[in-house]
Amino acid sequence: MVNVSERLKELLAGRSTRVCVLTGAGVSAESGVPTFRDKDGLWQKFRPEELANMKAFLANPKLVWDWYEHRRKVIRDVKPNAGHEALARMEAHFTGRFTLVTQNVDGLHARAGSKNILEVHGNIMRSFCVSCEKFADENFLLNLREGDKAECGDCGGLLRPDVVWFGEMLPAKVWQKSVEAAESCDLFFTIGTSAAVYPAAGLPMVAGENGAYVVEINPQETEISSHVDECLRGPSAVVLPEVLKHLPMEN
Ligand code: BJW
Repeated sequence: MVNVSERLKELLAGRSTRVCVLTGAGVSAESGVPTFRDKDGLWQKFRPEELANMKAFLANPKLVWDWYEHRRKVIRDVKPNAGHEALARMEAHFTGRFTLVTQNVDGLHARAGSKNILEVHGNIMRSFCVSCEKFADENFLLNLREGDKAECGDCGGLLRPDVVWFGEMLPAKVWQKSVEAAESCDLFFTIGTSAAVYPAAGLPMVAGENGAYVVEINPQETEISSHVDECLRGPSAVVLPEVLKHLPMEN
């Protein structure tokens, strides 16, 4: 049973409500994609400083590449869950007034049918050359066999995943649109994120400071729980379908 406030029900029923959603790894947890900072998360087994930054990649490209290739295999074998699907339905309801900002690199929101997606930390299924910056063909990764070198077809440079590592800037246009969506929405959801990584973790505050009603969906308290207007505690694959019941079309 999810207790939704009267204010949230009003906003969900509003004809002109503009919605912005920020998602993190927790949204994909029930699909079987590990999060980063939970007790079974990636950062319990691997050290981010050895894997998720440019220095680490240049020091040991094979180790980093193999780690990402393992994660790509996991992602190819899983499916979007009820939380991803609920967000795609929410977008269909708020057509033209809905933005999904995701920190996730797994592409599961698109596979669930979401359209207006801003991937602020990139996408693990794309790769580009560190020398000439050319993107590899989208079938390159699918055709890659174990032991094959991940090299640029044009210049022979090292290919790296198109994800944002620590110390790197977020893609400028994507980030700008994300800030604009947070600034201009009436209702902001922060879902399945520990809100520990900036600048994405600042978006709920941007939304709140600009007058939006901010709702957190997460089984655990996070660093921003005390700054939001409403917390819905539980897994997103359970809570989001319950929230959707308050959309006029879903009744
Ligand atoms: C469930 C659930 C269920 C479980 N349902 N929920 C300002 C202040 C302080 C530091 C900084 C700052 N500005 C910049 C920094 C530095 C740094 C940073 O933030 N560090 C902090 C760790 C302190 N940020 C950066 O470096 C960023 N770049 C930048 O700022 O550029 C400007 C700049 C450049 C140079 C110098 C200075 C500034 C880049 C950040 C890139 C983050 N990259 C990663 C890896 C991506 C690639 C990959 O996948 O390998 O992105 S790190 C990792 O964390 C990944 C995630 O997108 C990101 C956020 O994690 P997320 O999604 O929140 O996952 P978890 O695991 O933390 O949380 C899961 C949550 O789900 C939990 O709350 C669970 O309870 C919940 N959950 N099951 C719903 N079923």
